[in-house]
Amino acid sequence: MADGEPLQYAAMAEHSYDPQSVELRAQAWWRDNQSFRATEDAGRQKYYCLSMFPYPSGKLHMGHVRNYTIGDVISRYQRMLGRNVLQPMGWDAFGLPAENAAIQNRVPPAKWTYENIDVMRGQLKRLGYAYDWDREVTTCSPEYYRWEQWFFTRLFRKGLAYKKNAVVNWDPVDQTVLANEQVIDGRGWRSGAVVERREIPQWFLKITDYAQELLDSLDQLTGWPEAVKTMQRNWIGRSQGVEIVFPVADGGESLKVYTTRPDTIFGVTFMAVAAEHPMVAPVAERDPEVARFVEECRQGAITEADIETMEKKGLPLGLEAVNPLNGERIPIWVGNFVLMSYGTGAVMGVPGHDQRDWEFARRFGLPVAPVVRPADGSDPGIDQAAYEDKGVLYNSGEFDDLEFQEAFDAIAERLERDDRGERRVNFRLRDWGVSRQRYWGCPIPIINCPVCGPVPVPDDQLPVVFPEVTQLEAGLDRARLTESFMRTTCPECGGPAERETDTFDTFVESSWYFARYTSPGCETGMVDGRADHWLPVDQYIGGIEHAVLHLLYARFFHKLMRDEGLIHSDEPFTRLLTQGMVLNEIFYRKSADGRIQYFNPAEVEVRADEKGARTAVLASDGGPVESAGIGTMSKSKNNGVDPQRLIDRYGADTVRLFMMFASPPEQTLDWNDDAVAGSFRYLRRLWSLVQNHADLIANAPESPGGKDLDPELQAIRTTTHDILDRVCRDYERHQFNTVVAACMELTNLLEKHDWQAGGESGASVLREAVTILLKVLAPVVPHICHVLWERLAFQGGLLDAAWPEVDRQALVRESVVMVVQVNGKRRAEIEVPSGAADDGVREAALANPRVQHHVQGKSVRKCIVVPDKLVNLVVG
Ligand code: ANZ
Ligand code: ZN
Repeated sequence: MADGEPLQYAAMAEHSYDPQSVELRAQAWWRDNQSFRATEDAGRQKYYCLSMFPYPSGKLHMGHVRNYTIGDVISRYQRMLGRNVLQPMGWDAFGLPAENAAIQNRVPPAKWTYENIDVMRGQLKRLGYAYDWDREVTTCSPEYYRWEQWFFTRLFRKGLAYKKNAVVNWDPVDQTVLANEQVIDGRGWRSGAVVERREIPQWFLKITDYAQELLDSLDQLTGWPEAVKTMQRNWIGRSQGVEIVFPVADGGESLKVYTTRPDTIFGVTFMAVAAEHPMVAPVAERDPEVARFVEECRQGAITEADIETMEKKGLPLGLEAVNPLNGERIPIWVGNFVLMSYGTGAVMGVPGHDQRDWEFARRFGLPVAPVVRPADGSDPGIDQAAYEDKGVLYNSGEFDDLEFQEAFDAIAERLERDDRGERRVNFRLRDWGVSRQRYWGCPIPIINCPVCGPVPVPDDQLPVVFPEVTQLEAGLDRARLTESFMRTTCPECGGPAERETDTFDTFVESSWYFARYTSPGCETGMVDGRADHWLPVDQYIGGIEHAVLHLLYARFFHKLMRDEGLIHSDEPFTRLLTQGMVLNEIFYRKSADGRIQYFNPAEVEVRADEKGARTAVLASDGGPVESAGIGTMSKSKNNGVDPQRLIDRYGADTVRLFMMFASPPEQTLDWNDDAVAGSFRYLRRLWSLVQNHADLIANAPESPGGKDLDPELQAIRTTTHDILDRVCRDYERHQFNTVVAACMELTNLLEKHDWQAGGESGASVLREAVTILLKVLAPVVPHICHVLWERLAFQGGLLDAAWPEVDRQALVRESVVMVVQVNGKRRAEIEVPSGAADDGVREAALANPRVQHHVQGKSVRKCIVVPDKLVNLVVG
């Protein structure tokens, strides 16, 4: 930030704008009046406005400030419209960084977390957000996660939570499970040891039971960005296909595959199964090469994205399948690109029409047989790549000449009739693995009994709380929890048993916090009857990075809670706003050994010469630094701006104003120090404008409406309502940047007029305009508006002042008659609003039938407008 403009409050006149004292004063008033306490009031329409809660990492960053300012502006606006607004805040407080801090600094995770929360709560309060702090939710507190555990035991009894083996990252040196973030280039972050994949039993939630509903109800979410819904649809990944049974030659057990392209069945030239497919193990036992391959796959990539790009490998198993439609024998391979977790863990290889299969076939010399061609009968051209389009069948016996859908249906029917296949719907979505082998998370409330198996902890023994630790080594494993915690008795048989030590994925906590806010202090369950009063959330605001997982899990939990009878709506978030990233320039130096060091823009001076060429130097040593352009503010690029520094320097209102003015909420925001200073200067002008005329305004008649005003005052009034009209529309569209621009325009206009000389009607026009200005700016810069409102001695708090109404009468400007000339000859007269813009005048002139008659067939070369008098069209 450029330090060009020192703020010397003390030296300023008494009247000058001092944001620190203004903001303290407004905040004290809100606090004393408990202004943001929400109550369930059946008489008023509720409005639940929610911003995604932060992880308490230490202090707020600009992304938070942007998110929370947007939410606060919407909340305050809705409140002025008369709605009963709930806007809560809380902490997504479990997670890995607290464990890392514990390891590095030897502070207990709880202490570190709660200290961070205190700092960040203070920052949020300093920003003046209208939160009901009585509803604060902290997910790491047993009062919160108790109910998560309670809910999990119910899901378990319903069969919606279950245990199965799944792969984890195992650090063989630290002897601990690693989170994905702790694996760097395949090695443990602390030990540097090569990470192994291990299979251990873990807990899953059956989100797949809700896949169809999660997909279908996206259509109801008309208040969501299309892009987010598309991402969710793709993630759920519904596909329609056929499960086909291929008999195995010489009497082995048959092989089932899932395909979305049964129309290509005559083009199958190999089969491929996953390394974990049950067909492989017996072969591996007698064939060491296959055994080695299976072992190699076990260590390889696991994600679907990896599968797309990785090198396709495989080995023939020496078995053959039989094509159920033409009896051909087909070799069965094991392939590293087949996922055991999708479909049946086996695929039919059609190299002619699937690129992946094509590459595999090329590599291993398998035949490529085309069976689908373009509708015009031309050659599909499979020499360079597979032909993946849907087309018309050939080389397919009795199914020749059928188009895709006809062929799909005919082949599916035939297979079904022969008992060789079945139509099936498949989802890409997998069940949600919620187990984490971490300490700083919600303990999974299960007791593992050697006799009864996993048994849920009874309600009256909840919450299950881990013993406090002051020091964590590399992570949590059983040995680090005390014996006395681990050892327990089985609630069912009373025999000796052990507690589960896994904790929940922190996405579990964030999947229902929005519901808990509605029922603070509830001691009977996750929520009580108050939940139905507030839910669903009317407006949710957060980052696009949560488009898939968090939002999908929260939707899932909402439906789970509905089916448990806790709430009675289908979807949690009616409208969703995804705010854009905050960007800033990135500066760096590359040292001789190729290492890159980043410098914060605050430490860099940028100079431009006369030609506009920029040079950037590090302020401390004067040496040049390179710019890597603009990028998301991040720790790794050291290009963040600390909101606290700005608040200390300019106050919260300036930060809020800049945030809203710099760009519309959904777009990226380029950081700009000059614009921040400009926002401050605007508030100072607003302050002076109102202060300088405060007594005049306070004593003026309330409304100038309906009175005969002189033309200049009338014009100001018209513009005021014109601007208000735009502002109202822009608030509804969440275009806060143009709201601010319009307010600046109005301020400029009001500054130009000499009000002290204007008499009573002038004072009344000013009073109306300033009232409107303070009201519409209040959601954005609530502190300064509150204090100025008070200064004007207006009745009631500004918070609950009614939103101003546009006076339609004031919008109508007087009309004038203008002469229209065509090529200098007078041809018609038109009536237009006085002061109408040139474009409007031109349009009105061209719409006149007599003018049209003279313009016909020619083009308008020029249009000269003498305002309010004459318009001359030059045609030819
Ligand atoms: C033959 C075929 C021919 C295929 C063709 C595609 C194109 P979606 O749409 O995502 O459901 N597949 C099935 N199970 C698989 C597994 N376990 N691992 C890897 N791939 C698998 O994709 C379905 C398609 O993905 C299936 O259709 C199958 O390849 C492949 F010209 O079968 B197809
Ligand atoms: Zn038991």
